[in-house]
Amino acid sequence: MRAAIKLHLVHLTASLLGVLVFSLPAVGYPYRTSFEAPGFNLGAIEGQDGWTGIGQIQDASPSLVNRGTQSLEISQTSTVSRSFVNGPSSGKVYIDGFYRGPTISTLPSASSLGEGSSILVFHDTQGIVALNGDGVGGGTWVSSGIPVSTSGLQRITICQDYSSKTWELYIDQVLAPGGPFGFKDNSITQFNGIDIETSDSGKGYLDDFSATNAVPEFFDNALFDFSLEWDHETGMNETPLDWDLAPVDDQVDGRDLLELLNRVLGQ
Ligand SMILES: [Ca+2]
Repeated sequence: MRAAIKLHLVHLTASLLGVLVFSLPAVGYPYRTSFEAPGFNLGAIEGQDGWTGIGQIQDASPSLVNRGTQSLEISQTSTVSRSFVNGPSSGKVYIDGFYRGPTISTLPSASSLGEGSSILVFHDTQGIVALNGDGVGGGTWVSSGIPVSTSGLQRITICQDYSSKTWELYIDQVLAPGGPFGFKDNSITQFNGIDIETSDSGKGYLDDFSATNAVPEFFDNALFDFSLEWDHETGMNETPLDWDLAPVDDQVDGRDLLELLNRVLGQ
């Protein structure tokens, strides 16, 4: 079993990864939690609801809670993990959570990292950076251009497609450019876990985490078929719409719908 997602990965050897993953109990997919009582108690995260690693459930920093009174704190220079069984081996998986963590100053070599599918890191000058994997253990880093928050949590949404072995990254509900990205290792055939690793520059915080095949609610504005309107507009040789988000599979951002409606209404 191999971890499929890694957030804020600094250094993770294959052997360390194996120890972590194989020590985990089997827990099911889909999964959703806000790290609240009664499922979670203040104190060490190890063993709580299938999570393992070095961190704790905290309520001392309310600004680092998205909902409720508690969130997961990952200790400095530590890893917290959770594995899943019954993760799909085809189609899409949405991994969603509110996160803030310490940054790194040097991008690691992809080939030096353990096996994974979607990997992103938090860099002090390049912001949130995704790995566009080559499927055979390597890849190139692609900056989202979005800085790492120094105050509140940022919503990180990873949309994985296990059919095409690709993934996309949304930060605070906005699609990061440069995707879809490739998996680092195409040998990972199904979603089976997440690793969150912090650097030596501070602690990480996670709240309202989910791994499901349900489309996050903020996708709702973008998941209607726009093809007829798109064809009509472009077919009339009019000025192209100023897309806020490039159309993907004929699906567009709600802001673009508003622009089209204004166009139709002559405003
Ligand atoms: Ca919470």
